[in-house]
Amino acid sequence: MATHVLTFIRDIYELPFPELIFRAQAAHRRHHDPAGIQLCTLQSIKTGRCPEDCKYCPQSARYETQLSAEPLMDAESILARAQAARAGGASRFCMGAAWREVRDGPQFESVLAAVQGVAALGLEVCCTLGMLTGSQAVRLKEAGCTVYNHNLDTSRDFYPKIITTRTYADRLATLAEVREAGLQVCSGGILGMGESVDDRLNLLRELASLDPQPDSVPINALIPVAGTPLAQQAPVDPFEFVRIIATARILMPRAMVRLSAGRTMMSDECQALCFLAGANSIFLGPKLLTTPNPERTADMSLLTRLGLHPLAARESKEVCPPVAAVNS
Ligand code: SAM
Ligand code: DTB
Ligand code: SF4
Repeated sequence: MATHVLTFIRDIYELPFPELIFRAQAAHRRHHDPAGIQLCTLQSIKTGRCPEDCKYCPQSARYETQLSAEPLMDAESILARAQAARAGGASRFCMGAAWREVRDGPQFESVLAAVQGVAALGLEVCCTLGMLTGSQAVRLKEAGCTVYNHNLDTSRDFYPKIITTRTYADRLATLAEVREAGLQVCSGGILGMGESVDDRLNLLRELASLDPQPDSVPINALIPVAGTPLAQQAPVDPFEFVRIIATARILMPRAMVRLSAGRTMMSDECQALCFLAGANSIFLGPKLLTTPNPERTADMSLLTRLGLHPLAARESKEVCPPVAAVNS
């Protein structure tokens, strides 16, 4: 079954470029405004000293990076950042913590207070705090969180070469708890860690087989950070990157496909191709969690040059069937 589905996915990925983009556009237009781009802002609310060993991550305590670690921000400071993000045109505010997992206690209570405050500003709230239990997911939902980001990152086979401190099954279990609590699922991965094209396609297969499919799918290009084991990785070929975006769009037509980390390494033309291929969301603002992102004014000018407009917070709560159903 898995091999059969992978062949089906590879056949899409390998289509002649114009055919691939045409099909991605057709899928995109069936479910989305083709000129709308969702603008999200990221805020690192607890930075660095993470016990996990994710080989790509500047925040892992195991690698000597130039990062300055910061304890958990208080709810008030988070709210000030959220207000600034809203003033800057963001419709979604995503809070990230360098935690292996959420632990019950005063720190989680403080995050819940921040979630409540950000939701009250009318922003869509997303959190990415590591693994979490069912009851923690429910509490986030009750506090006003809409979305939880937890990436599969890569294929099941390649995963152990990148992370050894928690398993693929752990990640899937967290995603199941998130879904069960009624939160939207945001899950994607990173390209450019030394994985094969089949690993990338297998990542898409895993994501598209979730039932229901993720509501949003961030596709990150590895930002090679000095001091991490992946510091010397070569960038992904831009056309291979665009092909993955298009394939993700075809396999998960209702999802928001997020052109995430790595845009500072991409030309405007490459980003425009990603939008043509069905990407419809970006992170706005000069910083992701700890690494640089294009300046807001540069992004706004790119959107204007392409005639694209920011999307309001998403209304739709459509349920997305898994790829096996799409394939049958
Ligand atoms: N600690 C939580 C976790 O791992 O789920 C949340 C924060 S973590 C930084 C969120 C995601 O950022 C990771 O899953 C990974 O996909 C992405 N990421 C981290 N470092 C990156 C890098 N150098 N380049 C691209 N993406 C990266
Ligand atoms: C995701 O897939 N990409 C964002 C968001 N989810 C949390 C994070 C990218 C982080 C890039 C490295 C950094 O800035 O530390
Ligand atoms: Fe920690 Fe998340 Fe970075 Fe992994 S990706 S080291 S869990 S902050």
